[in-house]
Amino acid sequence: MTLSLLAMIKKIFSEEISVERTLVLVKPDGVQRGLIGEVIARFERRGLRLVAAKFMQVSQSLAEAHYAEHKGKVFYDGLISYITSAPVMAMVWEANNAVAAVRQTVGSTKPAESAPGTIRHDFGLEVGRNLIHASDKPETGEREVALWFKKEELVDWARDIDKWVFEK
Ligand code: D4T
Repeated sequence: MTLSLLAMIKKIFSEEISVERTLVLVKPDGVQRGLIGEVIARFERRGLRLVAAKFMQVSQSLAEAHYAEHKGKVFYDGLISYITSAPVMAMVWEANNAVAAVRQTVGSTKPAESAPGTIRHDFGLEVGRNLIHASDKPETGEREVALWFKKEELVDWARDIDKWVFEK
């Protein structure tokens, strides 16, 4: 088999299945309302693998770096004061196509428009109290994981049940 054919096959497979990491935050309202366990349970139950977790108070500079793309928008100041108002639970979850899967479980940005069964629908009503953050694209996932976690905080591991969750 020539090298280029091998590269082509690898590319086809990598487009179908890609192991991704996504940043999930249980925001201050989710923490205050005692929903950390509920959120973790939903991702565990779905089959995602936990890679890192830390309970923390978000600094002003981390909040500004995380929400840099929203600077200047009308809701920006509220967003920064919301995320820095009380502790959050920051986590990294991993799976094939994890970003889309997690966003689906989380639901739409506005809880009132989220599908029944999603976290934001089941526990929320307002966009300014939407309980949870999840990376919106694979590239965002990589950037956000690097912003919130040091390399050594990310745990590379496998589960005995992985073969029952992941086909490949
Ligand atoms: P986050 O980033 O918090 O997971 O939310 P989303 O990825 O689902 O949505 P987003 O980036 O578009 O918005 C970031 C953050 O801003 C708040 N927001 C958003 C708001 O208060 N009013 C608004 O009109 C919008 C669009 C909620 C989430």
